[in-house]
Amino acid sequence: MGMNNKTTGVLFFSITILMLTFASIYNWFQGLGGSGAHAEVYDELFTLYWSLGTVIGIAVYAYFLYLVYTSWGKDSGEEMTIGQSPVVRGSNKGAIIVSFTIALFLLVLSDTTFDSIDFFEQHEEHTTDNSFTIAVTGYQYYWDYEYPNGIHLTSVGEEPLKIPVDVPVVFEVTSGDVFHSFALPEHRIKIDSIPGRSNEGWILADEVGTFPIMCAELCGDEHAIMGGEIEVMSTEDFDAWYNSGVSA
Ligand SMILES: [Cu+2]
Repeated sequence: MGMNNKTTGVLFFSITILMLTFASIYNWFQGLGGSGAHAEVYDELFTLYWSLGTVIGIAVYAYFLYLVYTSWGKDSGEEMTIGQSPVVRGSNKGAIIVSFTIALFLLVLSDTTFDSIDFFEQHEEHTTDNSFTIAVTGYQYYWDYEYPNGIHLTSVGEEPLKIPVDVPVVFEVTSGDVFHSFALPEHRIKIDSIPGRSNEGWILADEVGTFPIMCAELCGDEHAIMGGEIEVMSTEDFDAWYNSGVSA
């Protein structure tokens, strides 16, 4: 019994999927593109999930290819009849090893995931005396920002949301109409913007520059263009701007 077309197809398909895994490894070495304290935590978590996923993926495919090649052309000669128990195959030892490995993987994943959730949610443990809270309100289809000293900005104006570098900043997010989601993709944070509710999140930017802000909750026909920019400034530049009290 030779290799038929269907089997050849399945084999090639599997090998292609393996190759795609390697392509993703290559992509990962180019960096994940995040910025700030959250990106470090989030990207580490992503790398962990991705690495364990790759290990499992390669193991499954290797076992699959092993089974294909070792049983090639062999007729097991078994013919099942009704009421007959299936032949027991495999080994208990193998099953135990696989179960323990999977349990270990899940333990490592859940422990790291819960640590990351704590880091994202417990801003009280990370804020400093310089930290402050910006009130963010979502509207169809713009963001409204209010600083503690009364400076008021919106994403409709040309001016971006401004924050200082190396200072943990808290966002208190709500909505004036429908559900939105205040998202800073490079800083790896999304905060639900819900009418009548206040959700908090924080970031610690470690890089001066301009980064995108997006709405990450379908909120109407102009949802796609509901965005803006966040400008991370040097502490001196930020203080000079902030103390001038210019409100756009
Ligand atoms: Cu929106």
